[in-house]
Amino acid sequence: MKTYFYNILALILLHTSAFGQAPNWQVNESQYQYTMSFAAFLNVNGTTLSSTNDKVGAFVNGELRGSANLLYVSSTDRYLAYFLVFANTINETIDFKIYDSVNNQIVNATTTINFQIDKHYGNVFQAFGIANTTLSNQANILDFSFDGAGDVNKTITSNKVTIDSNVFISQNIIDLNAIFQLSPGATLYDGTQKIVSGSNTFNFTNSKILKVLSQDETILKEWTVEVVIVDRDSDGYNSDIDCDDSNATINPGATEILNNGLDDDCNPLTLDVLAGITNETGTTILNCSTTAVSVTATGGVIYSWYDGLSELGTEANFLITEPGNYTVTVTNSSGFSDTASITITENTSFVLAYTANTGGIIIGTTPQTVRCYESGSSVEAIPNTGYVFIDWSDGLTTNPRTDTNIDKDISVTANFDVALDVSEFGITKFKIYPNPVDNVLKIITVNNGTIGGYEIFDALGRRVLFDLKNNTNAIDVSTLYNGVYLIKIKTDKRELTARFIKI
Ligand SMILES: [Ca+2]
Ligand SMILES: [Ca+2]
Ligand SMILES: [Ca+2]
Repeated sequence: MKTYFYNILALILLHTSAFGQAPNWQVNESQYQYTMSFAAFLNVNGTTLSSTNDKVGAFVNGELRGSANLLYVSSTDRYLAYFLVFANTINETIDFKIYDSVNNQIVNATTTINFQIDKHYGNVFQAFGIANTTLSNQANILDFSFDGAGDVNKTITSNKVTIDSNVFISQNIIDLNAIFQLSPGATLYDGTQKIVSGSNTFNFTNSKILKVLSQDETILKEWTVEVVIVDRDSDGYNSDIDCDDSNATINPGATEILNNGLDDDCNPLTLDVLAGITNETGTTILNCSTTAVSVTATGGVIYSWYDGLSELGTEANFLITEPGNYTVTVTNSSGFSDTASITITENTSFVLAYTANTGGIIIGTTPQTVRCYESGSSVEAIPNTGYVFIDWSDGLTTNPRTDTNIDKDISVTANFDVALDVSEFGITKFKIYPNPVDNVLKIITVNNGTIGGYEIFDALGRRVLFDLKNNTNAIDVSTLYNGVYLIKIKTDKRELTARFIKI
């Protein structure tokens, strides 16, 4: 049974990897007179180990000759094993085992080296690699570009990368984020600073010397990376200002050609599409007769109308029925967009203004604002004492007046005239006006006065005009001579008198 157990153990140890406890690798140093030393990193299946529980053992023909655990090296932020290898004979072949504590396994490294007295391998930057699968010794830059630079022209030789500048690079040349691809497992350094692809800032005003360290850290190779300005398409504009240095028809001196999908003049502000708006209605003002404005967007194939809040339409033609600012985004078949705008105003509200001439006031709201075909509210022209309302300046005599069915502004003035009160027991029964009078003397009845006729006498008491039957309110006095006259207005019971002047 015991023999069987040892046979199984031997079988396990012969395999490339074995599971078990952390090995107790102790060398009897006093048996050996020579040493060599290592600063080594450990790599299992492509992963560099990083636990201080991991350890390496050096063996000659299965005999342990040196061992160490990994130590953290803060100066380079990595884990290395520092150890001596002991021997009495030079050129013995040393091989290695790695204890991987995370997976709790011992693996045989493919790394071997011949013993040399007092020889040292490895330092904190370029350590000696001990791995179970052979690591790459290539230290090349395979590809190199800059974040946001697009598809740049570049030449990569054995130790130099030359990149044609373009507009993006020239604008950002002091702060470029390099994106690169290296040999498998290799690392890029700027001095001793490790550089991560896509997460760096470089100033490429001058060419830069960078270093590539191979995966096995045996090769540290210098590379020159430089950005150059050229005129590859020979259009007279160098790559740092030529937005397309592979097309001679495109450069900052070219004229923008619409709808060809190209930024011909290298100026994003002069768009490949030019939006326009045709106004078929011919006016930008809505009123009572023009209740809609028809417009059509031009310049592209896709349309989007906005009023600043939401999309209102996606056809080229658009019917505007409300005042406001309207913008259309026009996109051409190349995907370029431009916008055009039109402002529509409204003149569908009107002002009703009422004013009074000397001799009266206006009662009611003035001015009033009404919309198309609406009505205003009632206003009344009220004469002051000694005056009488004559008419409105537009000829209307309706008082109070209410303007209806409005389709234009109205501004009118109430006219008044001096009137003579004709009273009975202190109560005005009639007003006669104008006074003085030229042609027609008018009589207004108030307070239920009733005209039963009149007589007009001159200064000598002679009756010059009369009508004792008609209930008249307008007397033609044009035939009278100038002078002072007496009028007697008859009521149902008595007659009232007043003096007026004929001029
Ligand atoms: Ca050019
Ligand atoms: Ca060009
Ligand atoms: Ca164009």
